[in-house]
Amino acid sequence: MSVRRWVAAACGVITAVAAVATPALAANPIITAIYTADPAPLVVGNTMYIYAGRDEAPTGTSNFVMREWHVLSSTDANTWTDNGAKANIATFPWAGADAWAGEVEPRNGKYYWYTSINGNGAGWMDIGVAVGNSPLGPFTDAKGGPLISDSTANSSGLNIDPTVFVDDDGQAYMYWGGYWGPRAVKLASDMINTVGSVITPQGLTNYWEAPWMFKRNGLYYMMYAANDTSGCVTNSNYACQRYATATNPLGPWTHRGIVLGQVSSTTNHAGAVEFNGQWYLVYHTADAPGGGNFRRSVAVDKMYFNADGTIQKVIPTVGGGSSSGTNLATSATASTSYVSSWENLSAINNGGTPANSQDRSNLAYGNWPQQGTHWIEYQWPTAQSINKSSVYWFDDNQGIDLPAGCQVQYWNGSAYVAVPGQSSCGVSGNTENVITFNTVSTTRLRLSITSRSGYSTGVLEWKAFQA
Ligand code: FUB
Repeated sequence: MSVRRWVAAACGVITAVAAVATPALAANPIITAIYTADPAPLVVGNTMYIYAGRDEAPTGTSNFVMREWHVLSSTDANTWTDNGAKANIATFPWAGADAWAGEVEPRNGKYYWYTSINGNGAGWMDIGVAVGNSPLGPFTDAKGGPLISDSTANSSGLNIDPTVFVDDDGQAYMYWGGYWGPRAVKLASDMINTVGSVITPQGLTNYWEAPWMFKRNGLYYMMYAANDTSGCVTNSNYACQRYATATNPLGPWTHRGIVLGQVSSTTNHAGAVEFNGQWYLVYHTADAPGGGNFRRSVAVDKMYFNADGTIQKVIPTVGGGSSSGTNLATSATASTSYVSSWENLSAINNGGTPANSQDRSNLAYGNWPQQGTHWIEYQWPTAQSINKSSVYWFDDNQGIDLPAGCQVQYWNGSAYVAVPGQSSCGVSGNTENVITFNTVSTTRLRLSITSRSGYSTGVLEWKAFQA
């Protein structure tokens, strides 16, 4: 596999002797004992289930290691239980690797689990289907072979990421596909055979992968990952979630906007569901301690519709809220390796709330014309316990651009070292990038920022949260 954005390296983690391990944060990510990805929610009775793949890639590696799918559950969308692996590669005797994204659809008292899996035959990824008698299984292969494979006429360039939807009239539809190749087909009432030809749906603007179909108030919605840089992501190694609507389940679709912007993982895979009268967006990030592009974690946030049926963009929360906790930055003394004479270092901890990355109404820190790695730093008279930070990047659309990367460091008494267990250091614009790590006790915290080639970097607000 040589997909560009799946090759981006996960953040390295450097062990630091003065670090104090802390339990995983509550709220997002919802599970941190293992890494989980590609969540697909399903509500049955008073329970929300999330079907998710398990990321097992070691730190620092740049390929997926995915062998099993777990089922998470909650009765309040707040406290989550990992019910363990309920399917794995061996569930499909005709397959051999890559337990990628799937979705479970109930019908006639059974639960059909459609999954992306690497078959042992010609080609690469296939769509398989397992069936069980309850949301927690046990699940067994329903068909004895792939439902969709590379030999299916008009199949996608990458046969992954199935989403299955049963309409009010009983007709079932499956959408899937990667590499900018969405596909759709009707399913028979037995849910394990296709009916008619595979079609190429129209109107899914900038579609990349990961479709999720649902219906609300008679309107069909298709949410999907896109990776264009025209308002979606800053760099096409990453993806966002766009959505389209249609009045017919097979389209044509009309693009409506972005549900979820760039997150800390390069992949962006989401599902949406209504539970106890509230809509939720379920997605993954690299926000768990030690997380990365191949060590992702499932997150859940509320999702809201406008009166006209459009979806409000979801603002991801981390650890109980992106801005939650005591911000120690406002009581710190700031310093930097360089600040332009017309910019203001005081911008970074003046408590401003930027509207977007161009908003300098509460001042801006910038280091133009410097390039390469620079730093900003906070110092306190006494040691502080810190386990979370957030940064809102400044991007003036001229010489200052979003950075290529960043790293939180702390003073361990004799040197600056990387904070331990750091989640990905996000470089998204127009948002608060939240970075979690194991608690450090220190008098000085530093944000090391590396520019993109040809640009300088800037910051509107940088927070450091008390553990
Ligand atoms: O998890 C493996 C693949 O990454 C999924 O199938 C895609 O949607 C992307 O999230």
